[in-house]
Amino acid sequence: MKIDRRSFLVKSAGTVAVAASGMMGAPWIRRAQAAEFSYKIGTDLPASHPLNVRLQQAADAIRKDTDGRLDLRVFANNQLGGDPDMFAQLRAGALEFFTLSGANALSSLVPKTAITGVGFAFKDYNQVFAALDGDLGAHLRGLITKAGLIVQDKVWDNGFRQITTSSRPIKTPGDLQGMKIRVPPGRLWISLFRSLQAAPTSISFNEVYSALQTRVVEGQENALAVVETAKLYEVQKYCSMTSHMWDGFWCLGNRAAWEKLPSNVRDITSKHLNEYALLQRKDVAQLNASLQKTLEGRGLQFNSPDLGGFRDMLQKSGFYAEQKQFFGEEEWALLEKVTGKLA
Ligand code: X2X
Repeated sequence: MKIDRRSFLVKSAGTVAVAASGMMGAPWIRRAQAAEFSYKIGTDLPASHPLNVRLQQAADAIRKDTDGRLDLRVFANNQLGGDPDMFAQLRAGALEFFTLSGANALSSLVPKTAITGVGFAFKDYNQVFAALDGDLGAHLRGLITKAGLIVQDKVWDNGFRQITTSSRPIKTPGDLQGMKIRVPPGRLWISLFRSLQAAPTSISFNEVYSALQTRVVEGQENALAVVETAKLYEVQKYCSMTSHMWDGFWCLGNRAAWEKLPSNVRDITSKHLNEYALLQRKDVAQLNASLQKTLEGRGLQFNSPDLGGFRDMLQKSGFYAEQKQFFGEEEWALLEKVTGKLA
């Protein structure tokens, strides 16, 4: 039997009349009635990625601790649109929260947030979070706030990015020459891959799988947890462990929506979003460290190139000098305080 929305509603109405008391016990009804604030959070990653798993747990904890006043619904997997679309919705107030990389569409509004993606800047996670939980992070959050958005303190991890291709493994910088590689929307990515003499194209994540499948591009770069959860291994053959940049997501909020929340609801929300971000960082680090075997089992061929040549190429092409000038003395000094001298 086919039940359309209309006949379902009519049927439900009949049920209400017959069993009103039974309906009171239906949890979905109670939740819909009780939530004073029903907010959405959008993400670009698949539902199984730790970003979404932990956001869902944070949302559950927030609902519980606010006695159901804030119902935060997670929309994973670009259900609400590509990153530039979701970012526009966030700014307009159509979307209340959004996790977005500082090097991605956020940098179209706050160009300096892309500094955390500078090529080969952070050597390891210790450096990443020393910077992001330290002075550089505080400075960037200040800029995001000045631009009219809300940002939670703790950044969520995407990971160190690796290059996958369908055409050839990247063993030396020469292998990137002229390669059509997809990069996320954002100036820094184009600049990085042009400096490495590749041919980068900005494509939103929701179009990456099909761009790889139809060979509009030969390759892309992402952390292994993304290669796995978005099944990019189905349309890629090689994975080269370049760890050429670190990437993470700021948990952004629309200011008007945020200010509508009572201050205790805001406090509970921030507390859980930040707490679960720390748990998510552990999940992602573990996954990225262990996924090579899994992905090899799925047919992806791995190699670990010597990275010295890539760094040299960036130095020689003037990449670091150019970025230093772009981001500014103050920001560059905050970065180098953690990473050591880059340019
Ligand atoms: O678009 C990507 O590649 C992703 C998912 O890693 C980002 O959000 C930057």
